[in-house]
Amino acid sequence: MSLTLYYHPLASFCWKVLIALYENGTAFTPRLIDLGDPADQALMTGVWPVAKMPALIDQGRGETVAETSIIIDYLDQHHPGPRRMIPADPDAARQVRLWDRFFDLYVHDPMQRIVVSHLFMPAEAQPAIAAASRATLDTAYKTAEAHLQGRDWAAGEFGMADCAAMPALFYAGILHPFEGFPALTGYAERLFERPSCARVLAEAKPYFDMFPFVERMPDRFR
Ligand SMILES: N[C@@H](CCC(=O)N[C@@H](CS)C(=O)NCC(=O)O)C(=O)O
Repeated sequence: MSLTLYYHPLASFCWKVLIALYENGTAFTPRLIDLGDPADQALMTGVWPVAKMPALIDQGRGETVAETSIIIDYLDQHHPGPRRMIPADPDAARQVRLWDRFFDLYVHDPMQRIVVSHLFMPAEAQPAIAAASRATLDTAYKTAEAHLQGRDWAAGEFGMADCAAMPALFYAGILHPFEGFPALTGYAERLFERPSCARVLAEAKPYFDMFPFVERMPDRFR
């Protein structure tokens, strides 16, 4: 087996795949990508024209795989470990996929929009983007709070939906705290303490100063 992950240790979507790899102890070669470097930008554009990280290169099978949910699905299929990230049962799998989409689309994406607009958009454009993103996060937090009642993980056993949830909730909770949502807060804490997730957080630590809202990050992570 020869797997290479194109990634950056600070990049939240890369965490999602790292968590799946660490959960199963899957061997891979990490290849740090600096999208500010034109050569790495060209490398990623060659992999996937939208140039988003991470990407998985499977030298053994001659496959290049993009998009986090697809990468985790691919790992489950072609490089399975003791813990399936997507259950074999189709109904259970659909629930995992639903909550994976939920955390990517309604927590991770609005969180990213706040960060990206802060970094790259004119100051006058930022408040409207932040307001729309916070409204989406409010709806998502309410939805998650109701869904997580009596659950340890997002959909059955720990799986892909939880891999999606951890990075999304880590950064979203800094930008738009979960006050008044005890089940969501408890779930986020369970995620942060899980060894695969704690390892990702520890590996990101040397890079946290690059996060534009680092001063809002709880000291215990810095
Ligand atoms: N839908 C994609 C999102 C990936 C994504 O947004 N990656 C970010 C890093 S967290 C990225 O590559 N950003 C660079 C850019 O947009 O230029 C996935 O699930 O893989």
